[in-house]
Amino acid sequence: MSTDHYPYTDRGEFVPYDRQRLTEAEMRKRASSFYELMAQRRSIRTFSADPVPRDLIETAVRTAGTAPSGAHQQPWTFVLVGDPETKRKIRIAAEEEERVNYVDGRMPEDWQEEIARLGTSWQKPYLEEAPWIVVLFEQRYGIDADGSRRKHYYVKESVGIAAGVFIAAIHQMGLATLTHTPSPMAFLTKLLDRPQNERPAILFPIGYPADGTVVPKLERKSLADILVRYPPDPGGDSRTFVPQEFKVPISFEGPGFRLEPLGPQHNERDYEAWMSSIDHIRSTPGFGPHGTWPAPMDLEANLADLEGHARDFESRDGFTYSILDGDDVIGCVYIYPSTDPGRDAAVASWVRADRAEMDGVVYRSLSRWLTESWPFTAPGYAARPDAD
Ligand code: IYR
Repeated sequence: MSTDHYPYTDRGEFVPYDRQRLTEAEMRKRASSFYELMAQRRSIRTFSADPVPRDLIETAVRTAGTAPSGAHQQPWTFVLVGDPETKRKIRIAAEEEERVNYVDGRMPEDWQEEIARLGTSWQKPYLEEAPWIVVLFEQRYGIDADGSRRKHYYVKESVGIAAGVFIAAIHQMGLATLTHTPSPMAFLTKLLDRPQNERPAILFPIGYPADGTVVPKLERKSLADILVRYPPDPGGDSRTFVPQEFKVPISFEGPGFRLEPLGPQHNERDYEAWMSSIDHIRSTPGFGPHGTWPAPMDLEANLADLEGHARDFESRDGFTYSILDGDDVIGCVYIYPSTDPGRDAAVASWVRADRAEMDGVVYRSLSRWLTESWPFTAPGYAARPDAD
């Protein structure tokens, strides 16, 4: 523990900070379910006029206020607007500016082209339709009690982080919003009567999506596109685990079994299959007796694992298939990059204890499949003692 020397607790007041540690299974479950929740977030531009209790928005602001900030100066002000008259004024002023952007060409053509697929225009009816508007202002500098200026540090970063927390809070409670930046947005300072040290940063219309709301069909970048590992993994860049042009099989028929990409739809069946076969799997080649899996966990944690495998499949980082007989899950096969430089894939499979006779069948059938139908020349797949 470094707290013997650091921080210099004689320079300020300090209190203990304790957080309970979670098990890795619980952490994985929470990580995955938060990801799944946030992956459903979308910016919307059509809001229902249905009322939303004010306290919900206020709690979201309170949550946003937990964001870290430069020198803990919390350089943000949230203005909550719900009255139709002010919303109307905001709409009129915003549309005036946006008309110049879109119609009079203040927004250059390449910019207009870049946002065309979002379906926006100078018209901003949502500024009146949404029950609430929150305008987030950044405090460019602070004003002390005696009226003197106080420099603020990392204002844009701090306000950006608070905005992110706010958006997550709104989404989490089942509401929707839009990060709207009418441009220029200085009119908001005047209209909302804010002091000179504040500058509007982001405007959030908030409410329920209107019936029939549509959103642009967008793809988010995959993990491989937004994450680089340094130093790079010994197995090479996972983006090239299989060549871009390789068409990954989404089914396979073997003697007495078939494969389907493993996903959340298999959760109950997969969970039952392995939970009833822990000792058997631990003695299956490729699964050490001392590994972290299989070990008892709950159904929800299993779902998180399955979602992780489904994401890997989607991003081509690794391919996990459920092994089925009819609709019964009888096992699982994992095809992932190998850390062994002599191998171009690491493959492992198990079958449930009461279908143990299928282990060799699966092994032989998939071994052939992996070299015949996959771009692998030397997949590592622990040999079965009884297999030829
Ligand atoms: N401020 C304009 C234009 C606009 C700009 C970007 I970058 C977007 O992602 C979307 C819109 C408007 O609000 O319409």
